[in-house]
Amino acid sequence: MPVEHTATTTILKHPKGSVEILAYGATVVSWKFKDQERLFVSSKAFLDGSKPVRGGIPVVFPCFGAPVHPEHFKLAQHGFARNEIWKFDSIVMDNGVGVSVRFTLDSDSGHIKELYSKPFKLAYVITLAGHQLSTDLHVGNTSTSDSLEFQALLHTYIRAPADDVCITSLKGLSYYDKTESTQEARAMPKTETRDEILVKNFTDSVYENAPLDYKVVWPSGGVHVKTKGFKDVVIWNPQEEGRKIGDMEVGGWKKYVCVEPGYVRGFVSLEPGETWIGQQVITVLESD
Ligand code: TA6
Repeated sequence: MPVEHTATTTILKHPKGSVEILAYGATVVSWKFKDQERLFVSSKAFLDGSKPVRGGIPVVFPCFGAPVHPEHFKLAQHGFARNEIWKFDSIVMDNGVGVSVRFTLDSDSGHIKELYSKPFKLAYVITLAGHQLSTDLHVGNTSTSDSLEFQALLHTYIRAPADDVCITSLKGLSYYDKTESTQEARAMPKTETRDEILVKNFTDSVYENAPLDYKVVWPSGGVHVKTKGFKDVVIWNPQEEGRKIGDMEVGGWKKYVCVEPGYVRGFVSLEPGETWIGQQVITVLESD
């Protein structure tokens, strides 16, 4: 069966690979291609729905980082989408090209109403096709009168030897360096001067108005990340700072780089009845 589904887990299978998705957060926790795992999940991650997963692809919505918008003040860092139970909605595609499923989450789900008053509907479509994983987030404003302001991001942990990773092409972009020690310095835009971004040192950079197309390569492999709708991208690796993260395995920071397409500088503003789509397509590079 190309789609195996239980109350907690959905597995997509295709001749060259597989994907595992938890109902909790609709978090993709595994993507295998040619029997090799392509995402990183910490061995100390909680996979029982008690805490957002440290790894895979957590969905960030409706705020990125600590909330700054008045409508988000009751929310935790990175919002609630990554720690609510999503509904398995349907199998969208199941053929020789690929296999695809849709999950949904809306303002009536779980505990959302206690924290957040705006009506919305999220649909998340996950597609496995050959050497490609696509994740599409659809945000619908179901209000008939009010606009919906939100941020969204896919917090993708790409399995890679962090000290040998090189990311392109971000040169010339404005970015905000969250490793700076003061609030003033973190709020001050810098201009990227490097042709290739390395993450050998603690890196937490928010690039705005990015090119929607990134190569993440290392000596034995790499991936191509293409996006739509997500105008910004965050590059994160904590290096030794990772020791302060309770659910990060020791040395885990050497095994991944987060390349996170998002709309996180400013807010998407959706009129009543409108839908916004953010898409990420990750392709294993041919040499791998
Ligand atoms: O996206 C990068 C980031 O916002 C970092 O600042 C970092 O702390 C990280 O996400 C992890 O956040 P989390 O809430 O999952 O511990």
